[in-house]
Amino acid sequence: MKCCIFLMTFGLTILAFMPLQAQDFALMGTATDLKNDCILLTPDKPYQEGLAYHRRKIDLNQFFEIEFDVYFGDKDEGADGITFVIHNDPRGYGAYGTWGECMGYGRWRKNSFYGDYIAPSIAIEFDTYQNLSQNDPPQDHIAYLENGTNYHTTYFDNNDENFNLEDDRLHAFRLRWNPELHLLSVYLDEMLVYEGTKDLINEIFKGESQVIWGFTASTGRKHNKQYFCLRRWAKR
Ligand SMILES: [Ca+2]
Ligand SMILES: [Ca+2]
Repeated sequence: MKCCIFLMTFGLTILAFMPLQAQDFALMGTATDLKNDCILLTPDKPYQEGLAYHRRKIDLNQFFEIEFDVYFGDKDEGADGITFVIHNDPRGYGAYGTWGECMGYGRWRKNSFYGDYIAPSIAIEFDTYQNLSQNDPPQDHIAYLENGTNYHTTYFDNNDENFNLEDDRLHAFRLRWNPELHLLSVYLDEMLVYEGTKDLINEIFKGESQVIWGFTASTGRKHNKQYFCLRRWAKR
C-alpha cells in the first residue's frame, strides 16, 4: 500500500499509518491552512464558520483511529465550539451546517428542518457555549450527534460543573471505529468522553460505507480562535 509510511502491531492487529497533510483537506468558509500542520477553522471574530474535509473518504467496513490536537480558544466565555463529522450528505465536499450554536454542523431546532445542516451524518461536538435550544448544560461539554442536529440529551463534562475547554491549550482528540463491534470510541486528553455501538453503515448511511470526514466550527456573537493540528491516521 503506497500510502502507508510504516506498520506497527496493535494487539493482534497490524495498523497502517496514513500520512496526514494539510493540503489534503478541502477547506470552506473561514478555514485556512496555517502552514504549521494546523488548520484554522475560525478566527477570533463574531459570526465565522469554517470547515475542513479530508479529500480521501474513510471506509466504515475497516478499522480506523484518527488523532488530532484541537484548540478551542482562550476565553471561557467565548463560543461556539468544534465538531468532528462523518457524513454522506448529497452535497459531498460542499456540505455545511448553520453558524453560531450549530457549529457549522447542525440546524437551529431539532424538529425544524429549515436552514443548513449536514445529513446523513454523525458528529462529536466539543461545545463551549450554553444554548438552551440545544439542551446544553452551562459548562463546556462533549456530545454525540446525529443527522444534523446539535440537540442532545447526554453529554460528557468529566462530572465538573466548571469543565472548560477554552483554556488556551491544545487538547488531544482520538476517535476509533471498530467495524466488527460497531463500536465508536472518542477520547479527549486520554479520557473516554464517548462510547457507543451502532451499525453506522446501515442505520445512518443507508448502506454506504465510503464517507467524508473532517471538522466544522463556527462562532456567533461570542467567539474564539479555533483550530486543529495533524497527528495520526491509522488503518488496519
Ligand atoms: Ca468554556
Ligand atoms: Ca452550544
